[in-house]
Amino acid sequence: MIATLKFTTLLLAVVVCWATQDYGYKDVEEPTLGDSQYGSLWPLPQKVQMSTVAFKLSGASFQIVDAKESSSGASCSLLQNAYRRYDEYIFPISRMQGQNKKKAFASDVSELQVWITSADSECDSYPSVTSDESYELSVDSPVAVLKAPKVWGALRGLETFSQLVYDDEYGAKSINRTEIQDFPRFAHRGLLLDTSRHFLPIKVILANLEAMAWNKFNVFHWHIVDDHSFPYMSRTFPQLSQQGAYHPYTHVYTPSDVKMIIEFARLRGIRVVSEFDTPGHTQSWGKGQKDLLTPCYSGTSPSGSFGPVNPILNTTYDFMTMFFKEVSTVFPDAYIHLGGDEVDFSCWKSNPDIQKFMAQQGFGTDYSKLESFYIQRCVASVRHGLKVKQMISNSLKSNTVVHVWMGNKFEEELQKVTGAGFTTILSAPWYLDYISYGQDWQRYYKVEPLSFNGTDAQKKLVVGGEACLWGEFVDATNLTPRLWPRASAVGERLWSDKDVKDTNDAYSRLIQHRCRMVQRGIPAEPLFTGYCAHEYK
Ligand code: CP6
Repeated sequence: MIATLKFTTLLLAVVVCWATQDYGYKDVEEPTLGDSQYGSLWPLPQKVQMSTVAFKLSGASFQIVDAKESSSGASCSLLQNAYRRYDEYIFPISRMQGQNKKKAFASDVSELQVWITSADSECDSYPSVTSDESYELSVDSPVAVLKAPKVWGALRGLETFSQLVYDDEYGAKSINRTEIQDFPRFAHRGLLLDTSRHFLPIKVILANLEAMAWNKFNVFHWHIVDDHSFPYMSRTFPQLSQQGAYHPYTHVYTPSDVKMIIEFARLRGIRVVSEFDTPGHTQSWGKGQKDLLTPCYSGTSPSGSFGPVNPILNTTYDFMTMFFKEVSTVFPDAYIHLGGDEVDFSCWKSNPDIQKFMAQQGFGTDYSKLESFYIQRCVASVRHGLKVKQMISNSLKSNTVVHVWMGNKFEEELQKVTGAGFTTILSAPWYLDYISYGQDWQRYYKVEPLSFNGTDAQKKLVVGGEACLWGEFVDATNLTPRLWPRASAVGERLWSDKDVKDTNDAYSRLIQHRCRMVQRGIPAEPLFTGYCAHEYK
């Protein structure tokens, strides 16, 4: 009896402790689980009319084919590859076992016809910020039709079609009569992965590009190098990765690795925007490039440690010009991200040569002026070297895109940046490396990127956003489940209409979308208690 009492008291004490501890999740309510009228669609298309009339997909004879009228045909390997991929998603087992062809019944959908309507399908192009990703999908018997001006819309529509297919109570593939018109709300829907803090194997990057396509993301922001390692193998400066990578052969991305990643992404309508962050976050660069970094001083003598890129040497700008010239040929995207974040001024302050330079330039003791000087000279020489290339950075310079990375009050930041006339990309509310107890996807989901004070013209300057997964605590073992389905919340916010914000409806669709990702081979973590229908012993 005493023992029991003690036990009870102890338990109570623990409960009290829980009740007083602030875990910071109380702002997130438990959504109620019901069935969404939109099934498992994620992100929700702009316009969906779904009837309760259900058809069967006619078993092994169901095919995805080019429509006769399509401007794209058998020679478009981007689409032919996509047909094969989506065929396997829709029929994960039966096709592999080589079922007999069976005749279609009258109530069946026997084909999905893909019709590219514009004369130039863009099959062999790279996607860009202006790519047309719109499509129209009509599911009816005996055929479903997917119409899109360009291949990019067809890719998005194929994903949507695959999300409409479900198993009936006997396990037969079924789809309801449906009409969809769809297009993205924002043109730039990105995901930042960091391959410097931990090297990410190519197959992990490819698997996540695949998952990005399922969530209609279209930009892989590749934060490829940083302080901790330099895994990018440069043809012009091979010593950068020889000295700066975690391992010079096993932990590097060779030119052919990079090519493969870019092509894999292209086939899924995803741009690869590379980031080479300077002048801060460059410790690893210093190992292979002598005199690039600023020597820090302790008193009157060099301390032996190094700070940001040395902004007062001409050799710095010669190096940067050559380096970015190479990067612009390796990465076909029109944009290169220049980073420019978190520059620590203490080393610059300690260095007598830098102090002298500051005085000569009339910068006084304002080291942010030196930072701007660096970025502007860098941008100028990079632009000179690249001509057509454009930049993304977080420093204010006309004709560049500004990436709002940090700041507790992203609304004020957006108001300022768009007020100054800059095109902008939002990330501040979407740092997925922050983890906490509970359903934090809802916090990402509830962000409204255009909630800031500004004119319509200012709001048009927000071209999209990015979810960031910084790599300090992330490697191949935990990256994928940490990312999915949390990034899916950002995916829907950036694709769907601004009025799509019912978290109960979202919850119902998202748990099914997450199960689908698991079924397709991506270990996406659960949102809460429950199970997936495809699970078995
Ligand atoms: N690396 C780089 C990082 C971060 C930034 N830049 C970062 C800072 C603070 C947090 C998360 C990420 N790891 N290059 C800032 C944009 Cl909390």
